[in-house]
Amino acid sequence: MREITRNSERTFAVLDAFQIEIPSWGFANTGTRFGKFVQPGAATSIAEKFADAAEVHRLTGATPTMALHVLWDLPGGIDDAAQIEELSRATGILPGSINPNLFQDQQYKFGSLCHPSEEVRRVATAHMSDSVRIAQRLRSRDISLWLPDGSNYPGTQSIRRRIGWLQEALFETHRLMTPEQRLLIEYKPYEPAFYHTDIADWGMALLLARSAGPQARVLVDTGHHYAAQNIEQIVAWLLHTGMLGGFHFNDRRYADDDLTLGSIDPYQVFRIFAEIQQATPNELASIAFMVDQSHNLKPKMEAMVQTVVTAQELWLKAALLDREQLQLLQDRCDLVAAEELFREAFFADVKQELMAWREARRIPANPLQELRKSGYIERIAQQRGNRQSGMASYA
Ligand code: PSV
Ligand code: MN
Repeated sequence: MREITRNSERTFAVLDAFQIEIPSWGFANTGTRFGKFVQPGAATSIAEKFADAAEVHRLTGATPTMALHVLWDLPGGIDDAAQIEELSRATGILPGSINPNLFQDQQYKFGSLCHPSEEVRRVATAHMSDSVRIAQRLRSRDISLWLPDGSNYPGTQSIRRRIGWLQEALFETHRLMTPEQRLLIEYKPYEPAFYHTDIADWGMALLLARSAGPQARVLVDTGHHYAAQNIEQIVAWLLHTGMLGGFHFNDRRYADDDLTLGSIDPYQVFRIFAEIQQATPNELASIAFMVDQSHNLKPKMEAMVQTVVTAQELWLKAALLDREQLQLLQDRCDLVAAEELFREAFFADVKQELMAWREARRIPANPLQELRKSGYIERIAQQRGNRQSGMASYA
């Protein structure tokens, strides 16, 4: 690697600018459809989620915001906003993206925004409007929509009519937004629906974003693709067309596994990061970096710190890539030299640079080790453990 790429001023600037949002649901008890293993330290209230997020930010210096899921974190709707504001003031963690919940209510059994019943669609659209208002009140830029709608058997629903209903609902939602707000549209090929999903891939999300209005963008959840899909190519297209709104980062081996970022395929994360880093500063500012993981087996605090540190490492590696040289080699079609340069950046050891940055920013040199030493995990396990037996809800 050439000396210029290891310049500490540059690596400090890269790391200072890298922020990633963590999800409130990453601190709560969660499971699979086969069951849930309760952790004594899991957060059982919104106050505990804010406290955990603040601890992750203290350790990593990269997570100033926390994504909120409306039903789990503001069950009372906008009436709960004051409490969120108070917790935000107390912990220094800002409310992040607002996630409507269209998947838990019994009336959504056959769909929400795409339900054949106009009445159900109206209820779901009203929840979207509430989410827009909550985001306005909390000064949160992004409404991040994941739609679980779909069907399990061919012929049981009209795919085509549902497209129209969805377009109407998203247009209606977009109309209520102020100019500072954005609507991020997430896609997923299957689960919970197993035959067709109403927003199954980035093409559908893109077309829906276009018809919703100018402030709608696509959200890429890295776990929401078929195994062979080239995600960085999707990222390149969305960036090129100005339609990339943000990411839900996680890793997967088989399906939407919610595994720790980079635990299965760190090279893929690097490739995605390398693609993103071709964005202009303006474009970069408009990409929301978010984690979407809720760990079933790993301790939640440790998993979150591990994720953020991995993201920082891979982001820095991608930033160390000598782009000028790479372009030269690409233009010359010197395949081996281009690939070697790319791989060299991925395999570079950036631990020293990260430690130097942490020291300069008064962040613990080894955030994970510090978390283990700090006593935080034992403290929350003791304080929260007794309350866990009565836990029934997902988050
Ligand atoms: C759906 O699988 C998803 O990725 C959506 O982003 C939800 O909001 C989140 O997971 C809930 O865990
Ligand atoms: Mn997601």
